[in-house]
Amino acid sequence: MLSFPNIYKYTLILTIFTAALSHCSSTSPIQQSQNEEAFSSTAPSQPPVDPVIRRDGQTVYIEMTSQVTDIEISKGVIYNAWTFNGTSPGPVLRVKEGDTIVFTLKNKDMRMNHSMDMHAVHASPSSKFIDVMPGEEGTFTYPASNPGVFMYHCGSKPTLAHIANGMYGMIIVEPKAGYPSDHLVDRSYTLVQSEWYKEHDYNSFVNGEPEYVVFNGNTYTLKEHPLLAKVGDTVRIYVSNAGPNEVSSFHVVGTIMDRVYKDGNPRNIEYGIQTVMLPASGGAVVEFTVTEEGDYPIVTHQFKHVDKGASAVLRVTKDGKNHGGKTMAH
Ligand SMILES: [Cu+2]
Repeated sequence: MLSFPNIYKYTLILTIFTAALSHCSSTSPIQQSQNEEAFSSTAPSQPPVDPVIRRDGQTVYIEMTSQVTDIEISKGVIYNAWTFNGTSPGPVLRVKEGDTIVFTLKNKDMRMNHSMDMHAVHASPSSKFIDVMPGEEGTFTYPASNPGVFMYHCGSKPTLAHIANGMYGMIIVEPKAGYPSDHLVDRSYTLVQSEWYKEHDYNSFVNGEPEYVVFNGNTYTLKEHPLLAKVGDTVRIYVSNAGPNEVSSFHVVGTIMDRVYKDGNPRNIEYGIQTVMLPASGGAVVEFTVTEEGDYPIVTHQFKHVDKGASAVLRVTKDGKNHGGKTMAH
């Protein structure tokens, strides 16, 4: 049986829970129906804009936009994407462990709310990851106290639609003392895996299969313009899986990963890895050496996703330059 103090405690918890719920669902029914209409319609494409990033000591000011921009996700296939700054993935952000981030989101989408959920920080979601209304801006401050490779994404409801429509990216929090292998690394690249579904089709996001699975937003750029390395180089890739629904079995054909830092934390080091499991939103720093000339496909080893686009090429040459010719992609 509940004693009086216990009843009091549970009532208090329920009250707090109810208050939190009402805070979360502050969207009016009118806003809701406007949103529903906006979810399935296309909007005029807004040109990409560069993020504004300024450092003052250990404080980093980051200003980004939420906006709608047409993106070519596969050759000749245009997606009316919801984006950060007009690209999908959004810009790669880099800060240092111990920095304070002062983040401003300018919502240029006049149809609906957007927001920013930074996986890289400790912050109260109900006050720091909140919706910014159409045409307005919001500024949020949080510490970047953990090193790693993190996802950021729009967290507005339904979050699935905001991620599936293109609102995600990578933020790297560089470790204060660097990685123990920094001195070995010759080149580094960033890769974000993600999925594209039937355009603006919420049912497809929930129940369907992705039409495309891609690295850095589309099916073709990293096949036509391969990543480059020189014979003997140690290559580092900062990799993140934005999902929203699928995992990534990240693999580089023709090599073994000498080191993997899970989620990019220098303390999470593993050696001799063939394939890295990245859950939806997971990240890693992977490092490997390339010993022979040739084209090395970079894939997720879930090969149905390779056939939907998730393949990039690392071209290894004697001098590290691209001398042309068609790439051997998977
Ligand atoms: Cu959004």
